[in-house]
Amino acid sequence: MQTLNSQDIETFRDQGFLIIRKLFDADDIALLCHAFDYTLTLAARPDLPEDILRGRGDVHIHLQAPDGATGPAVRYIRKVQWPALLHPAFEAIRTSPIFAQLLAPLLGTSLKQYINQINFKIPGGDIAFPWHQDIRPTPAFTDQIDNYVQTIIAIDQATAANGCLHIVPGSHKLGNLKTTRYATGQIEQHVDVTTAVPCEADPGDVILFTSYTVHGSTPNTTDQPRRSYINGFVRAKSCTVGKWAFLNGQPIPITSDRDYHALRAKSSE
Ligand SMILES: O=C(O)CCC(=O)C(=O)O
Repeated sequence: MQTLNSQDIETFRDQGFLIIRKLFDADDIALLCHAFDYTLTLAARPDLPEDILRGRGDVHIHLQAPDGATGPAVRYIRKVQWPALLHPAFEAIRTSPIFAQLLAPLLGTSLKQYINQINFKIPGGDIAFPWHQDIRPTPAFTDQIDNYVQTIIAIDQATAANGCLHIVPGSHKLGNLKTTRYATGQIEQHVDVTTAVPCEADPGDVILFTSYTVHGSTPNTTDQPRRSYINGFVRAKSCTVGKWAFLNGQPIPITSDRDYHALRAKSSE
């Protein structure tokens, strides 16, 4: 199993990001694809509770209709938060020993998780993520630059044409830019975004970056979807919020104050 070596850690600290190739294999990605399909059928259900559509709780199925769109809303699904509460494949990858082993040199072996999310860029959805940082709330997070790692697993091949993630190398060194997330033009007042690099990736590759790293992406202009699976991990002792992922290297099953059993996949689904 892969772990980060000293060169990886130096690159991560210096550039604010790192791409690990082939961290997850084709079997893992096939299971995740199945779980993405399940989530799409769920999102198409006409009886979805308003709390789920509005994100009043852990699970948020976020549908986005572009201006003037007439197609079914599910075509424009943008993201689902805490999908690990909906499908066992998302739970298995979130708490995979592959993540525990990879991240131990950066974060230790007791980790919490602040974000668990799947993103969809379905053709025609016009879904973009304008330049932003993933600043975590303080004082719940302490010293987040050293203790937080955002991870994005590529499910489909990610290319410039299908709206792959772009990152501005070194931008994390500017700290918290105190901009409004996704607000047009704000990040550009602090950062030369023309120096951004495309993070093209194959299925199973994982992009790691800090919460201060400036990143964003443009719409998918191809006729194939681009999907990704995001998990943000934090050293447990530097965070008072979130859900547990690993305690002393052992996976901790996900819990919620809410009851999602009616939406959860049976293992056969
Ligand atoms: O993968 C992408 O296109 C960007 C995702 C992102 O930055 C976000 O979900 O906030």
